[in-house]
Amino acid sequence: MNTKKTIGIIPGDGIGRDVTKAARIVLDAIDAAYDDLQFEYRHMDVGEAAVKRHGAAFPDETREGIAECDAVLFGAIGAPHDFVVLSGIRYGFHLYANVRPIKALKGVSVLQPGADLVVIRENTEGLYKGIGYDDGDHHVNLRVFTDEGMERIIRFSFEWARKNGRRKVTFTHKESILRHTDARMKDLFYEIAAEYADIESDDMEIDACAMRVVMKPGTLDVVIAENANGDVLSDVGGGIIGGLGFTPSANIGRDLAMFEPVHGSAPKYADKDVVNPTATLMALRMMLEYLGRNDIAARLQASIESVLEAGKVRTYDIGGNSSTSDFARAVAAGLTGS
Ligand code: GGG
Repeated sequence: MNTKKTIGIIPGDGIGRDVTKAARIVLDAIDAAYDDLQFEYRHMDVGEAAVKRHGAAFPDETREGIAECDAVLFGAIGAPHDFVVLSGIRYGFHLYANVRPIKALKGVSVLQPGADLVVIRENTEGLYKGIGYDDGDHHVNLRVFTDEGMERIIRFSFEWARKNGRRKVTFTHKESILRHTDARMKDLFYEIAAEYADIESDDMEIDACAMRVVMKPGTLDVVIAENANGDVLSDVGGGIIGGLGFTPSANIGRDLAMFEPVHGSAPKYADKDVVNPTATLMALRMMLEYLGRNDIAARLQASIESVLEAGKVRTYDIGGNSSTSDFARAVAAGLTGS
């Protein structure tokens, strides 16, 4: 078995630098603690740093570097480079499924203590495809679906539900209004759902689903959402579990996956070592699962949860004054027993 994994590290802008530094503390601790897993890091620039060094926000050097990695950890990106960077990675590497767990953790003050659902956001089509035009006083962005892309995300969601012991997949849409895209996608959803008789399936309009996330998250399990809707719905989800400090994500394609916190670059907190790295550390946990190391992933998740529950090391967003790196060191110590 190949025990060496090449991990791409892309800090990006703002607090992306802080949270990827925290992730390195944990990755280094894993590398030191496990003889059968070694990490080789490949650091790459996007955003402001890339503009300074290479003259482009998503340079060829980064694109080529990503292609050589087993998995990539990404921090955050903000305006004005967000579209070019996120589409360069997600669309450029066909990372079509964006898996965003919404789970309330003990030790965190949350609106919905029982919340445990997963938004699966279609990541390469829909309204964020970036296709549009300006014509006089008409300004248009198109919501684009292909049969291939729709089928791919629906099948991925059922397979993911099955593999992860989930019981239900809910398809979200606005078919009453978006007849070309959402009505077609809903029909396809039920055609494919018939092949997964072991998993319950239902559908909801996206606005009703957003309210459901807030009021009765326990009735939801795996939720499929169009690209833009999924972006919004996962932030709504973050709102019920203590904020975006707790929302990791995995962008998964056929040959590569990229892991990141759902949050953006929050420039006012950048380089202060104060932000909550939990979402990034849970994204690392998802990366370990992707790399086939469920054993280490489970230990990492347990360590994150026990540091939060113990409450001694807390970042400012959850009422403490510990630093980003203090939190990462506490998680690393819990993980390796040091
Ligand atoms: N870490 C993710 C990040 O930086 N997100 C900022 C952003 O612009 N998100 C929009 C999106 O995920 O499509």
